[in-house]
Amino acid sequence: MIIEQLLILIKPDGVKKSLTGNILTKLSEARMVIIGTKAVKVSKKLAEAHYYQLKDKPFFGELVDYIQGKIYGEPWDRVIAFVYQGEDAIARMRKIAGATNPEEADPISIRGAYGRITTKGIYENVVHCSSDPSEAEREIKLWFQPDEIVNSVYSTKKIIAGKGEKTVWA
Ligand code: IDP
Ligand code: MG
Repeated sequence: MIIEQLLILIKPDGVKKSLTGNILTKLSEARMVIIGTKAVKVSKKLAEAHYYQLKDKPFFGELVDYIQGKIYGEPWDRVIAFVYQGEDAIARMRKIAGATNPEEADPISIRGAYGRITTKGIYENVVHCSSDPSEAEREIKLWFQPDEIVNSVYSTKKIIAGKGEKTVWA
């Protein structure tokens, strides 16, 4: 079995609906370990980089606003980010998260149970979950610095930063 890691985000609608505990309980059924976590106020730059593959979609602007939590405002305009690691982690966590469209998602998946489609047509599906190993690597490196993750997962290098050294993704 292959050990994988992936990025999970509790999106701002999940934060606003106070679903952090419920979501973590559902995810814990997969018996994965959390190797990094933090709360993030998502900048426009980070939001656009995270969803760059969807930049030509008609809903891209609203999707960027959504992941930034703009429609919810203080104190809900943030995400809780996690790096999970475990056997076959991506497929297993995607199954627990459920299908992208919350109305089509298995009703006992996270998105099926808690997601909705807004009147503007955005899928508010409460979690992000990397979909394959290369996407997971790109996303983990985008959201986390090497020293924010307790296990070493990808290669790193040291660079000179000010008077000292800093470890960055190679
Ligand atoms: P995923 O989150 O299941 O991997 P992606 O296709 O990567 O799905 O889309 C990223 C996010 O963009 C979705 O989670 C959802 O919030 C939003 N989204 C995707 N497709 C649509 C759509 O057709 N209408 C509205 N929102 C969408
Ligand atoms: Mg995706």
